[in-house]
Amino acid sequence: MDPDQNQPPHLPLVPHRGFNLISGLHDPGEVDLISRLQLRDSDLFIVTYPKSGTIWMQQIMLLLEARGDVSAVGSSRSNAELVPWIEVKDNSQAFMRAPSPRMCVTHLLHHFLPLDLSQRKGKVIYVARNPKDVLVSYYHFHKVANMLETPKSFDDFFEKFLRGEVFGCSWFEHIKNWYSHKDEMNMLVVMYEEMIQDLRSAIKRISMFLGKELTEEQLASMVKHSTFSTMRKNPQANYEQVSGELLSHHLGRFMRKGTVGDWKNHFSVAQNQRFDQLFQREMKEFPLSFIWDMKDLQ
Ligand code: PPS
Repeated sequence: MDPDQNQPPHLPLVPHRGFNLISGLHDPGEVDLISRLQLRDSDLFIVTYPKSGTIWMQQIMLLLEARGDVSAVGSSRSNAELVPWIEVKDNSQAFMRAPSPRMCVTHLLHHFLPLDLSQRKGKVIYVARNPKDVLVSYYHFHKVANMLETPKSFDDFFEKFLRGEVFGCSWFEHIKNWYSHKDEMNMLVVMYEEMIQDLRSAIKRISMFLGKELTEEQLASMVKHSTFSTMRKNPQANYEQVSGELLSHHLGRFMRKGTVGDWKNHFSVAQNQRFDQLFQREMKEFPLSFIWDMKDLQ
């Protein structure tokens, strides 16, 4: 039987204040209460556009708290439970009850997040990835994630992504929205490609931002346990533990390729030209540059 026939129907998107939530997974009323949450200085929000390295930063944060001791992270609960999505139903209340340091991830836009962040309470790490690879990763994820609509084709998904008709919003809007508020908050921007290029330096930069000192041994252990190959083998870190109701594991792996430039295996010449034109138009005043290819990393 075609494995797709085993997939439960996807959940509809619900447009809400400039962002597409997922019906059943998110409650718009609850999402609106997030902005009023009272923060502590030690709170941390990992903010990403989908498929930009959320799970990777979850792993780094858990290891950082455990000073590189992977056994102290524990294996009975997945990274998604330990560093949950604040926008998912019931999670914001659980976040409020959690002991410090409280950590969560979110794909939401800035205007949904606690106002306290702009009073420099708590910290934000924004992980950004080149949007061509985001698009490809998101396309494959739509085939595995049961709540998301299985793409009719890559071409069809390409158009939807450009129009921002996906869970979240447009990639361009997300990064510009967050970056425009950078100076009001304690916010660090980390590039996915920078972590691919030199994970050790990226982890050092992140630990300095969070005011946590690491010994050389702790740093080495953190690097070892947050590489793609190690995480791929670690069920707690690679979402293998996420229920089959949410992810059809037999249709693809969450930890898929973990590389830079896979878009070249998917984009046609015409699609690449269109993407580049849109990128120039949307990002011409944006100060950060992006890495599109492994060879640019050498
Ligand atoms: S989600 O669904 O939004 O939470 O997805 P997210 O975790 O943001 O992104 C998943 C992509 O990140 C890759 N990944 C990694 N790449 C390199 N090294 C490490 N350690 C790593 N961990 C996760 C993962 O493989 C997905 O990218 P693709 O391109 O699909 O492989």
